[in-house]
Amino acid sequence: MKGYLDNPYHSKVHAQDVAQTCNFLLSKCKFIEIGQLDEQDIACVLIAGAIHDYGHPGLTNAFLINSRNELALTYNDQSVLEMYHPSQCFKIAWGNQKVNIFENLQFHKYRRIRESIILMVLSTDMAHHASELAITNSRIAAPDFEPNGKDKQRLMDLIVHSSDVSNPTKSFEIYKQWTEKVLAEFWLQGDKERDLGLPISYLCNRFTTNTAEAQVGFIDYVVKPTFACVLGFLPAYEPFFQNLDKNKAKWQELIEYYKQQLASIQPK
Ligand code: 8BR
Ligand code: ZN
Repeated sequence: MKGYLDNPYHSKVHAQDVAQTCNFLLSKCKFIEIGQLDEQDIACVLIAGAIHDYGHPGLTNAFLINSRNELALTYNDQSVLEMYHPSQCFKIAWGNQKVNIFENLQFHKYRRIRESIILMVLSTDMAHHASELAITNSRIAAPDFEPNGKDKQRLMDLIVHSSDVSNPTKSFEIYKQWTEKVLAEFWLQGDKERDLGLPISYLCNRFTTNTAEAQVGFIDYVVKPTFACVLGFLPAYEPFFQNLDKNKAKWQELIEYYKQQLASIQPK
């Protein structure tokens, strides 16, 4: 966890939270049984959850691309951060024998594990969210759907991606704290974009973003469709799925409050 920076949101606590949520979906929601995961699969999911934002600079892919950052140049603007996080982790592992958990694996096992972890971290790129979710939904509905066979990796990808956006399925008290953190980070980016004369990214303008409205949209367009898909093979997540409507109703009640807050902080 050392390489996680002290960002408001993308910190080691977020990584631990995602790894813990993955563990919950694996064990309490029985994905281990449903997908017939072996020890290696389980380790891969937990490692992917723990490393999925490793070294996150607290800036989005869009910012890195627009500001012509070194990382965007390295990864040709494609899933810049999601390429960077596992790349850093594997480099660290192979650069230091003491921490290399892969060292004693046979060639083919290592190749399989490395591929699986990289696929899961790449699945956390929100740019691929809608297209991948559509494919996963159609696989779950297909007559030849095999959660413990040819569809297993796709479902493992969804376990990590859904855990990454699972805050709105938790209690409102916890969810609200994560929301404040993610927006604090976005607003620091927006301040940088303003200073650099770059376009201010979606949700990154502290003077115009209504926190409650943003969360209603996030629940409706991202989190609810994601967990509706998860319920298709993990019905035990249902009680948490129900939190989405409860939490959305709470944000709806707060929209007016945030409107007034915004009106009081308008720049002169
Ligand atoms: P990452 O953690 O991989 O960045 O993916 C989660 C993304 O979902 C955030 O970067 C942000 O774009 C969006 N998001 C929003 Br909007 N509200 C969020 C919230 N309350 N918790 C987590 N992510 C949120
Ligand atoms: Zn994340």
